[in-house]
Amino acid sequence: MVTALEVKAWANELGFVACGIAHLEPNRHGDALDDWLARGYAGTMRYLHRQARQRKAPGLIVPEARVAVVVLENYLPSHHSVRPSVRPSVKLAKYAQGEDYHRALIRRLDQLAARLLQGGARVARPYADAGPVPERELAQRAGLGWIGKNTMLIRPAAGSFVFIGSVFTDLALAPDAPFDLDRCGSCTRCLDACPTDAFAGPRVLDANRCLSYLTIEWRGDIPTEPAARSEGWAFGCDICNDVCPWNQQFARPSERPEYQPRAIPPLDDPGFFDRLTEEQFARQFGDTPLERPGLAGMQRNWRMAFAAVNSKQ
Ligand code: B12
Ligand code: SF4
Ligand code: SF4
Repeated sequence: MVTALEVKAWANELGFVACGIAHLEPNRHGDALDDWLARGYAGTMRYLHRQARQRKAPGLIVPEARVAVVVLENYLPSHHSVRPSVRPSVKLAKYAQGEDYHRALIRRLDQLAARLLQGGARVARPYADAGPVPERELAQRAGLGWIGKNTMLIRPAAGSFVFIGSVFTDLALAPDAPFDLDRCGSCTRCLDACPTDAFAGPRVLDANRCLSYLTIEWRGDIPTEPAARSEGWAFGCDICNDVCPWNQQFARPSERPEYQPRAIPPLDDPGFFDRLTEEQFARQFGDTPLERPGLAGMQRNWRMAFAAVNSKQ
């Protein structure tokens, strides 16, 4: 019979930075999700409303599963400092510069799932940022870290530049003890640093005001007020992660090739996306996260980012 210890050793061999086992009982913070949705903080992300029942009761996601094997994947590109840049410049979120992480992560989660099946599992279903999985909640229950005031899952001695993946399985693996400490203490750096005041309070993010949402998920024109405060972010935003002392002290670059920069647009060329055709965009950025907003979205974001930077110079 496969043990939790063996599964963690396999995850380690596959290059994940940490692995834990989460039970699938109802979410202790289900009310926080209901409240968040009722306040409209999900914006246009309607799928979060549709998936709420399963997020609150993760046992419904894969009914045959007994536990979720949860892993963390370090994605910090090697050339990156986690300190915020002092000079105004156009920027892309660190995760956006490598391969699309959904694909990169699912490839190795598939390998982990295959080993669980070889070990006797009848069910081993991988998830990476797709499907109704409350990933941060499961990572916290698997003992991998705490949920910081910036809403990120933070691992002591590693920080929060980590993706979360999971494999739901029917193997009877012993669940880990949840990480019940709040290591934020009296710090409020992330809340204070957010340029658009997107935090309604600690651990409560109003996505409608968040640059990550506005540049990736939002389809219309970006509202004037957050656009003016966007500080040059043209895809995603890392500020509330960059300022976190746990990242400044512990985050280390990932050695995985898939997260090293591959298709960075020239950050000093305001007309770059306006000159690209759909075909050129697909060829250069089709397998990167920039594909989500697409060419029209990146043209919009690029204009906003250059306008914000120019207004500061
Ligand atoms: C929707 C979404 C977004 C939205 C909304 C973000 C948000 N904070 O809710 C937007 C587009 C803004 C976004 C942005 C980003 N995202 Co995002 N996103 C998601 C997604 C798909 C769902 C998150 C969700 O359910 N939100 C709803 C809120 C209410 O849920 P929650 O934040 O998980 O909160 C739960 C817990 O906090 C818990 N809870 C509440 N109070 C308390 C109190 C305590 C003490 C505890 C223990 C728990 C707890 O209850 C809540 C409900 O279950 C997840 C993937 C997934 N399937 O989970 C990725 C995910 C959260 N994103 C991720 C990333 C990397 C980012 C960005 C850093 C990308 C970027 N650089 O631009 C930013 C970070 C912005 C931020 N500070 O959150 C990673 C985070 C990894 C990590 N270490 O935490 C995830 C997990 C994807 C992945 N597979 O790795 N994202
Ligand atoms: S990602 Fe940026 S805009 Fe969004 S909450 Fe964090 S600091 Fe604010
Ligand atoms: S910046 Fe401070 S408050 Fe915010 S998540 Fe990090 S430790 Fe917690």
